[in-house]
Amino acid sequence: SKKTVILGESVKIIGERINPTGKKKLKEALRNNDIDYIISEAIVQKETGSDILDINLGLPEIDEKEMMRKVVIELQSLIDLPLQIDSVKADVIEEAVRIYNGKAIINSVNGKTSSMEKIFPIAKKYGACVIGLTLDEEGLPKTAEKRLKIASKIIETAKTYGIPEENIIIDCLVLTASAAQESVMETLKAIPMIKSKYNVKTVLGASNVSFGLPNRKIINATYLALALGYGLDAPITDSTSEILMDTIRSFKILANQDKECKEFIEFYSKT
Ligand code: THG
Repeated sequence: SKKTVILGESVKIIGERINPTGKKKLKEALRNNDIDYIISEAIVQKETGSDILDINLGLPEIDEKEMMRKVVIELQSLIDLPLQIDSVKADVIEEAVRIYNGKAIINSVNGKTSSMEKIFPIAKKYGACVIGLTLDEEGLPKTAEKRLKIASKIIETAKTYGIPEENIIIDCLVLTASAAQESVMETLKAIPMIKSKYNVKTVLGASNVSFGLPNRKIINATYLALALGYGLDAPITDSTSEILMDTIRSFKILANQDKECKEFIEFYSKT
């Protein structure tokens, strides 16, 4: 009932705010066992339009597995949104998907044999969806073609574990425009290449593109609009950011997803 994965006919927003990277307050909350703060971040993301919540509690000085267990239990009893379990540790991921009542999304596996051997058995056992990052033993690919190749390897290997294509979500990996300008459009070009070959959805951590530059918001919004145009299904982003949500709401009109502009008119008539 409540939590089958809902990537579907229209853009889904994966809320990124429960992730301690660069977030002093969340780091404090994690150190102090302050679950209420984490819940408040979940609520604000739901209220601002997140469809799925990414949960990353990785901080070296805490017991990540125990914290993940507590947070998943609390969140699923209070908030009716699917969870995306984000950890570099397979045992943390397994604990989370094991106690989760529904179809979780695992963030993530990649094209390295060692990663697939660790993560695919967990995804299979618990029937979870899994995000496949298009990188492998050779590192981050430069071209769209190489991204497709790694995506194919991930999807085909998943099948050997009995994981269907529909449970795979591909992340073509955003590089920063400041450090890898020639790669920015390659990430986007890979999206339709992969989606035309496989029945998979795609995600991107869209705000990565602007690291190291001024006026990040306009870069992020422009990139997000482009990515959606290339067929991105689910941006991992901050739904409390007005410009990003304005961009997504506009896109949904232009792409005939928000039928008769109903949601748009309702939202902007409130003020
Ligand atoms: N792909 C997948 N998962 C991911 C990413 C991805 N998970 C992590 C990340 N990228 C997406 N999540 C974030 C979380 C926070 C920030 C960016 C992406 C961020 N933090 C600010 C900082 O670091 O300066 C702090 C902002 C704030 O205080 O609000 O930007 O690509 N599969």
